Amino acid sequence: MAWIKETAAILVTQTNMKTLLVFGCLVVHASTSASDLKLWYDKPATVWEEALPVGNGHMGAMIFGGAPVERIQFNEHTVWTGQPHCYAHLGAVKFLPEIRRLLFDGKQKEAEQLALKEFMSEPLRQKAYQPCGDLWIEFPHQNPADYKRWLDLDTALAVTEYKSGGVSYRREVFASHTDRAVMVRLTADKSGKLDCLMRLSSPHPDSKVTADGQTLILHGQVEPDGIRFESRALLTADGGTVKPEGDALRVAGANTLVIRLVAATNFKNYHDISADPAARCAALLKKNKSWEKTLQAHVADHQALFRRVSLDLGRTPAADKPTDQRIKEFTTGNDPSLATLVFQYGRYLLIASSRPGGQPANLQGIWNDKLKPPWDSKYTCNINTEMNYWPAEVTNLSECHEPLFAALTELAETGRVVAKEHYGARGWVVHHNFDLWRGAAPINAANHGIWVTGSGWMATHLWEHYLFTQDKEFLAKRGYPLMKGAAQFYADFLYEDPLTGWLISGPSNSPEQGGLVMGPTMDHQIIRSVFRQCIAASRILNTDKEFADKLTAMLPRIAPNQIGQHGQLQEWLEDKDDPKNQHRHLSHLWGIYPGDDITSHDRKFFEVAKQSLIYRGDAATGWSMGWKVNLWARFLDGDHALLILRNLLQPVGKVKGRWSGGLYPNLFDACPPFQIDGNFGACAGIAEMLIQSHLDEIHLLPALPKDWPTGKVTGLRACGNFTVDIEWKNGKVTRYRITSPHPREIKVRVNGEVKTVMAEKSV
Ligand code: FUC
Repeated sequence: MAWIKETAAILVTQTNMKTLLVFGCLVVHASTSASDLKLWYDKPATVWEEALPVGNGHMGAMIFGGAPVERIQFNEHTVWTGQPHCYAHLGAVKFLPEIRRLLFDGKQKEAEQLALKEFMSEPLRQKAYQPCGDLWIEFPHQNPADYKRWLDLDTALAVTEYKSGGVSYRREVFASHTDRAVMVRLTADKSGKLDCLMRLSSPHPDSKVTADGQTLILHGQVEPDGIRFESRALLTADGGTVKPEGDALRVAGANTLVIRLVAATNFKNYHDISADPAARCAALLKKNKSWEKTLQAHVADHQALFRRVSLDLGRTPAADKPTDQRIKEFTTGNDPSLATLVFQYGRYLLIASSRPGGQPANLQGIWNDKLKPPWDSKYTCNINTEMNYWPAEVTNLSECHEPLFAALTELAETGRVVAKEHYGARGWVVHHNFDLWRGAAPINAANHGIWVTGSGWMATHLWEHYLFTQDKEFLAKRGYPLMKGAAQFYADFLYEDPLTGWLISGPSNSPEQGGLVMGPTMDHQIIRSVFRQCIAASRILNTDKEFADKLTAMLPRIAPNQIGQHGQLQEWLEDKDDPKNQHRHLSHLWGIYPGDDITSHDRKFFEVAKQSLIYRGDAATGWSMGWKVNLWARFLDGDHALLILRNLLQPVGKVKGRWSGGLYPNLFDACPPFQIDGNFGACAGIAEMLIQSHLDEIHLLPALPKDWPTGKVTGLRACGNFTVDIEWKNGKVTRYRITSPHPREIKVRVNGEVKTVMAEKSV
């Protein structure tokens, strides 16, 4: 397959190690290789945020790598508090006109009070994602020497190695998607040297463990009438003995020990919890293949996704240091391959936490050790859930988007009841959170819970999936019906502003500030996008012309983006923004990214939106910085995007006196506390710096920072079902390749020029 050479660029013959003087700064360029795709440490984890995550979309596990005690804390994706429940507040619609009237009369507090009393979800709060259990392994190993543990992103294998009493011990852990199991293998370099005590436990008080032959069994229950779960650890020893000792298993004198850990619950779907966890675990354990076979299938399954994209931003000696050390030095040092690692870690985490058949990645992905996790470790969809899926298409993990689409199908059912009962509207609506039970009504408090564009924002992901894959069948059967339902709600809900005559959204809020209002800018940007996408889809599918015409007629009546007194993009209908407001939410910039309501084609609004981002500052919570990286990339400012990335890729703490997010030693993003969205935001942001395709052209290196002058990326995806590889030197594209299963002409913006090229047929 041929690459297209860019002769405009300064071509430098590549050698393995090269020193280049670029933009006045000395960059040692060497290539990042697969062996660099590791997080590694020279000591065990002492806290959860130092442990290493593995996951298969159904189970997640955190490996502490301790000696003499190993802890593997694990989750099952459907262990939640609560039970099937309809959260809609029946008849709430009666109060909608009065809430609106109070808001138009400037009586915000009264409107919020009335809404809190009469308009909210029943109950007011949603349920929480829960831990499942812990596998403990106690060894008689004191004073371990030559200790090392790592997580290899390329094989999705976590390894711990050390020496004790003249014996070298090795522990390997992976989460197999093909076998729905967490696999552990213990080996030693001398035979008969494996002695340990294996236990299972659970933080849920109503749980019980028994040892049965070679198996440990954990039965648990989150709440009466709620989720029941079971977990089993099956031990297979080579040599030695395995014997029950109370509720534990004692292993003595083994050469090798393999543990197959499975877990299951009674959850079938959001309205049915009649499954049998014990039968499910027994069925899972029947897949008892050898370690080697299970590992082989796992690596093949993982690499089929993970290896689709490679990235090389250069490598410096800093890459040889332990990962926790690299985070401490990233802001001040020169370690471009930590950015590569964070990019690939984002992809790794999405593969581990979001696979077809499983729940979508929640606020903590699939990893949670707390009975009361921050924000319930559920789904906050006024930014966080969507951010989790920003890397899905562009970083070539389209399949990982699927659990979100499955959830949307269910939310369209519960959200239809909410649309009717709260708003007297057709279609479906989701507010700013949902949970395992698909709660869609407004929760927590009126001032931020009543926000109507969760459904709209998430529906744009269906269109995005179509844009990247061109999968017309998906659009016809799954995407469009959901998009149409989302649009139908807004078509009924939009309200004519008596002052301006515009159609406005309300009651709603600009997440999560300013309280309950009529007409927040973000809502209008999202609703416009939903309408435009529906109109385009109906044209492609040749259906629903009448509905599309109705939306087309409504579009120009929706309140437009407005420029305010500080040269800012107004966040609200009224010009009341405070330029000193550095709130974490960047809601009115939705139209820049992830939306395309405002693009560089509209210079005036593009600049005004940029001014609003400047006002918000550079420090923020982890996810907010993740968003800012993407926004600065959309503003085509790679240096500013990297500046934000530098703020994000440092130990959690303060930036210029302001509390700011960062990274924990295991590279988990800190909001703080741990929230996985920032990992995905950073990953998507790095991709957005390298490729953009939202303007009917593929823009190569749209926001390349000066400090990444030389590099190579393969396998990124672009709208139109294209796959793109790019090589660059001295900040210029030197070669690129665009492939597609259906080759056609495409416009490419490269080194400042726009060219029309023919994509090659992908193999
Ligand atoms: C939103 C954010 C918070 C946090 C929470 C889970 O409400 O404003 O910072 O990320 O989601």
